[in-house]
Amino acid sequence: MKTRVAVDPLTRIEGHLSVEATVEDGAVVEARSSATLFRGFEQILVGRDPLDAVQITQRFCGVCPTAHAVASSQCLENAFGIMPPDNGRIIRNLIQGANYIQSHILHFYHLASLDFVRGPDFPPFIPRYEADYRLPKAASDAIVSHYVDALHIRLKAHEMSAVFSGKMPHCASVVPGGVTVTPAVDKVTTFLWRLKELREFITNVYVPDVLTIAEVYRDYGEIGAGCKTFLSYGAFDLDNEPDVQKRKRFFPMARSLGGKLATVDPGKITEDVSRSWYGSSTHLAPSAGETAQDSAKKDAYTWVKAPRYDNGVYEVGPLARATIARMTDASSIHSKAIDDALKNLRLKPENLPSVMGRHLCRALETKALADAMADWVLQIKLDQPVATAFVIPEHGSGYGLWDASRGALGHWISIKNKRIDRYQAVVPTTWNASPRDDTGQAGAIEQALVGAPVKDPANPFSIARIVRSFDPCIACAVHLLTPSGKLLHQFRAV
Ligand code: NFE
Ligand code: MG
Repeated sequence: MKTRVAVDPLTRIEGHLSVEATVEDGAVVEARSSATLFRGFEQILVGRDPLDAVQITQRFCGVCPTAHAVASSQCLENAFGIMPPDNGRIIRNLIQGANYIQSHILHFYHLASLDFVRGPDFPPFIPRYEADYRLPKAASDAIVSHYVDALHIRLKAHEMSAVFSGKMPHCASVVPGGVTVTPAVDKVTTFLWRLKELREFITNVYVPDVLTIAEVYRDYGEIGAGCKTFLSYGAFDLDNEPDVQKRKRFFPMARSLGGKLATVDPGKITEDVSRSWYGSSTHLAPSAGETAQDSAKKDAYTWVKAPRYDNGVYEVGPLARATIARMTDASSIHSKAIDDALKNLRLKPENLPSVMGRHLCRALETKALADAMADWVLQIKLDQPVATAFVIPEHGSGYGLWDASRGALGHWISIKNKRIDRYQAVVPTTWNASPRDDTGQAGAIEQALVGAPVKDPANPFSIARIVRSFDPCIACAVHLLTPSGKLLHQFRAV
């Protein structure tokens, strides 16, 4: 017998997502993810000064504004024909790195860990699904106490970003050409001191907690695989090569398709809208993208568009980056850490595309990144410039490709008469939470839900576990807003 299960709203993510699944013989056979929040930034940008894009796109989201600041700055740099000097590049990496750490710790402790750990019986820990909480009480209580510690740690990570970005969230110092902050010894030491504390937390608390959960939920190494095709634009520039496809990045730019490494050609990216609430043409390249809302569109079921690479569905995020890192350099410390963790958990590389694989990759990349940042901060040269001068061209176009903490983030701009003529963003959660495309292919999360075990339709906790393992952010994914502030839907979360 077929049963329809709705998880609406799916809480403990950023934004408003609902999931509808058809369950047959105790497992999901078909699923749809629907973003129910409508916003409007891409239109807001049209007609403005190109430099406004760096500030306005950061307001997509308070969780990952640094990624929008960097992607937007790189998009403008591409249009202006400039690159930042070493200091600008390094300081941006530090601002972004601190935000990755903040975001990953937020995701594990404050959003996802309660899928596996029974919290106390008072809000915000209830209401909850009655799931199969398996951890012994002492281990469970320890992780709940780290929930509180993680709040303090995230504050320190925000402070680290703010040392160089002026404030968090929404950095002030990131601009096309580099940064506006003057490096000084006190800033470097303030940053390093906090980074030391963060690295201790990551090594001694975060990674061990993920491993503790992974050990008792090893079956979630077999659940939620998804499309198994991965895309990463890469992040954290290690040189100033103008061609982003040739630039060396700490996380490399690549795809994994059919188990093989492949290059990324930005010309092959399109966004389908046949099942999304947009009246604009479907299958447009982002450089020609449109954003015209049509909430009455027949057969549409979400505000998220469906980005595709060469018509293919791709998962983005920590699992994509880790898969590509292992394929690019199997002997790196990061790749070896992933292999060691899999071995200790008696799991195989084939288990990485899964709920537990996503949590593991997220935690281990946090450690790899935090360790690397300790070297990067010492590469700042106090007497060297932080930015390159530029002139805004009369006409031009550009793009910035950069992995945010949740995955591949692209910004595209066209400039006419020194003003923004078109601005389009294709963000990580748009990839992961995309609906069916023009050819009927389901999105990455929708595919990952197929096969999810659901014994009790009143407690579909495996659905929530799968969706949360992607760390979706609907505010980023839709980035649209009715200018009139019209009420479109009203929700009551229980
Ligand atoms: Ni709102 Fe974001 C990240 C971006 S997600 S959190 O990371 O861009 O789609
Ligand atoms: Mg967009």
